[in-house]
Amino acid sequence: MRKVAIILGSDSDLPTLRPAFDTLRGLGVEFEAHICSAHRTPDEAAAIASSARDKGFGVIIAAAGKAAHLAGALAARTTLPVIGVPLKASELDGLDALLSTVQMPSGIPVATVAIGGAGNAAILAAQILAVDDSQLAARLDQARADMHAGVLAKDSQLQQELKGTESNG
Ligand code: RP5
Repeated sequence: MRKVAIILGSDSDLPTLRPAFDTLRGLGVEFEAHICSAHRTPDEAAAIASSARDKGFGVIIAAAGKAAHLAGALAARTTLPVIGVPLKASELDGLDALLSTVQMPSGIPVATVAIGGAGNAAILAAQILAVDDSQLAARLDQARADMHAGVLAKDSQLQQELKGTESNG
């Protein structure tokens, strides 16, 4: 199976990205994570993107805050799918990063998830890899089934609680 590359613009982004690590581990998807900035280490960022396909990666997740050019800069150097995760890192609460990540010029797409949406980025990356991996697709199906069961269980807990409130009232 191809791997996922997770590129963070700064070590200050790590806490927000940890859910992506957990999600990929839970789905049995191999990944590498690196700190690399489009602005502070532009040559290294370009090299990561240019060599990603040959190194066995199938998807890149790029997370950055403020003037978040990382996902776009990586996407400019590869035709692998790039998922952008805009991060809340300034007084603008992530809206700056969202617009910087999502508003790509035509021809160079970045699939942008919600501000801070690291978990969804990981799921989307796994879904891309699962296009030709039936075992991973089955694990994604199981995760959906678990989520479904979880919501039903919470609803039934709520109904119990409300019944209890009624009978006490
Ligand atoms: C972005 O600027 C990084 O992705 C981070 O979200 C933000 C602030 O970086 P630091 O100044 O904390 O390194 O490039």
